[in-house]
Amino acid sequence: MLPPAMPNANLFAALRAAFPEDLDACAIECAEALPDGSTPRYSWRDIDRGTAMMANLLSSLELPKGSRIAVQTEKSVEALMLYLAVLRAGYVVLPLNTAYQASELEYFIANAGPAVVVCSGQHFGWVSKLAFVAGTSYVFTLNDDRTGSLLERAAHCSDQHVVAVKRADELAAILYTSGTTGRSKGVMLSHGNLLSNALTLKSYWGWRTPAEGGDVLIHALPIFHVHGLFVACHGALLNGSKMIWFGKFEPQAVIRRLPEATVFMGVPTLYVRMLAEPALDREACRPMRLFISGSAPLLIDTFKDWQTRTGHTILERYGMSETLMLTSNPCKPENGERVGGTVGPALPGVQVRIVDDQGRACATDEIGHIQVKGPNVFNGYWRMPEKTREEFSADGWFKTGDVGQCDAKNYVRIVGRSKDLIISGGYNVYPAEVEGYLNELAGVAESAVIGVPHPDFGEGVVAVLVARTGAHVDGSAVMAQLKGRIANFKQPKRVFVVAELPRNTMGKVQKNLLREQYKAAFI
Ligand code: MCA
Ligand code: AMP
Repeated sequence: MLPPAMPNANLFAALRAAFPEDLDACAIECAEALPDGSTPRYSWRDIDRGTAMMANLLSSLELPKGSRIAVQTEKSVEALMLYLAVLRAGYVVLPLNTAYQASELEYFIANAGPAVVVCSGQHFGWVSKLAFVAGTSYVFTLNDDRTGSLLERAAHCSDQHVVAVKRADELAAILYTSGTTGRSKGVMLSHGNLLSNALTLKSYWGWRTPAEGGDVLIHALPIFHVHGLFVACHGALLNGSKMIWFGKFEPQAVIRRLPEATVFMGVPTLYVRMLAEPALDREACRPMRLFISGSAPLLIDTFKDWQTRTGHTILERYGMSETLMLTSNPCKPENGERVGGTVGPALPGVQVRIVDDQGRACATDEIGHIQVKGPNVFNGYWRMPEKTREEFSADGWFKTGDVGQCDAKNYVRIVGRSKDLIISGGYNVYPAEVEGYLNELAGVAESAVIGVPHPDFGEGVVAVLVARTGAHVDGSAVMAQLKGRIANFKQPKRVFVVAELPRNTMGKVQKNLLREQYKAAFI
């Protein structure tokens, strides 16, 4: 028995406690077939046993307290179980986008110093080489067809495991997010951050437990970012809800499964792609209760088209890696209506304020900087106390870098960003990072990377380059050279070579002029 003053705040303990009584009920049903033709189903018991075995494997390695476990694997239920097992064993998970290339991964591994790295078998050669150089003790493989050394080793471990005891302020996960300048920063999220946000969303979005008729979530997002891993998986797990699991988002396949589901979460690109399918209609969406959008602005046209085609009003919400979910349009009518073009009011327990350049509170509808506070706000950037200090106001509010306004009903509208960030298909691209790669290419004197409207990805990455004197720079050759060097979603989809970049009197590149000039690059 734990002393009452020290309850176990391990997030896994809360998720496990929410599993339904019938452990043999289906927890996750895979939508796609494995290479052997089977479409696996996982019961709650399978999740409990699988996470126990993986947690026992991790515990058997006798890793130092607080060890980081870095994971770069294709999406699979086993990869989700690995995430849960890391929590269960009391270590810190470091999920990595599968699109990251060697130079990007090298930085994350050197910076976070993980004791264990798990990667897909096809990348074992180069990943293990750079991990061992950085001091990692173990490198396991995990593939999306239920193979790999992690599962082979875990198969020999007991399926009984006592959840590690954690305080709410202890670290559960590190998510890397790029910076406006310099290299990526590791966002440190605690068990308390993750659980408080998940509990808030459970209540605000009215998740229905199996006893209340149950919800079924279609899970079609990647599981290395906040949206797919925390918002979606925690939502379903904390509610004992079944998930229909897609390894990859395919609009037609998702639409076919909507009649069996009640909740769907997506970035705006997913909604745009489903709207392009004639099969999307009211009948396909009939049993659905809730469509949620986030991670990037949902265009008002998409919001309206969805309403017309399906009869459902998308609920748009707003969050960040550093803060998890901050605001949400209402789910229940008693909390108000869902207003397109807004991200709704602050979630219960979260404080949001809009301030001017001097830090003074803005009036209703006045545009300013969005700052936030709450139990969901992160502990700081991994080993970067200076950067952490810079991102908080003197009175302890986190500066989101987003620009917005708040109306009389406290609904927040995001109107722009003060940070130089592009969001493409829900993934963040920091221009400074891409410019760094471009400027290293032979013949390139300087570059400016901007985001302009893109019909599919919301914003598309465009590079504007100046060639060195006497050098000839070819746009398609530049694109080819970047392939394999940086993640595909960061690569410019169009490159323009110009004589000079527009600058203001201070010598700063005027990206607003470039955005205006190239605004039709994708339309
Ligand atoms: C793929 N490509 C992209 C993107 N994804 N390019 C720009 N932006 C992207 N997001 C590239 C591919 O590499 C390929 O390039 C070409 O575009 C076409 O690929 P396609 O097959 O269409 O892509 P896909 O595999 O279908 O992926 C599109 C996608 C995916 C399903 C929209 O990007 C996705 O799952 N996005 C979700 C991101 C997400 O979960 N964000 C949440 C962050 P080539 O032809 O050159 O090879 S969490 C967050 O922001 C917070 C805190 C929050 O609020 O939620
Ligand atoms: P990330 O760094 O991946 O955590 O991305 C966080 C950023 O995504 C926020 O600071 C916003 O700029 C953006 N974002 C998230 N949700 C929304 C939304 N619903 N509307 C507009 N921007 C959003």
